[in-house]
Amino acid sequence: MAKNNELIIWSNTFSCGIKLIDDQHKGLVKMVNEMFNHISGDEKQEHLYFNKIILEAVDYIRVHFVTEEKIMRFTKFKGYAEHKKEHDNFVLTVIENINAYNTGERFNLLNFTKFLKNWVLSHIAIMDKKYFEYFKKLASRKADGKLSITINDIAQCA
Ligand code: FEA
Repeated sequence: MAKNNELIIWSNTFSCGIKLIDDQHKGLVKMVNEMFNHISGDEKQEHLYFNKIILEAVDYIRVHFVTEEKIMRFTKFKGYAEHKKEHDNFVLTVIENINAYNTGERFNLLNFTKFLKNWVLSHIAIMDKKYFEYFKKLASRKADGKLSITINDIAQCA
């Protein structure tokens, strides 16, 4: 099975220009690629690996979603509710999958990794892209053309 391959290669087209978000998206790409590199074709071994990393992975994803959602509220982005719904549905789907695997459904790391990859790439390309464009518009109204949002800014958002 392929080793040290990258299922996703980071591209600047994924970048929204806010370092905090770009770093988190890079972290998601790294996570998918790490899963990809643990595909062995041995169901038991793959499931053990999956059980070891999946809760931390879900936590990482949740932190990322909360960060984006706070920034969307902070910047009064109109697509917030629709975007949040997509985040919530994704987390529910992942949790349902974990439960199904733990109660006997056959586990296949390649299928799970592909599902994750496809979701992340299409979500960034379609949903996240909408706020990227909005942020660019906000940045263009600033004297320095930059929209810098930090952890401290969003910490004030509920
Ligand atoms: Fe709206 Fe961001 O969430 N990236 N992902 N996945």
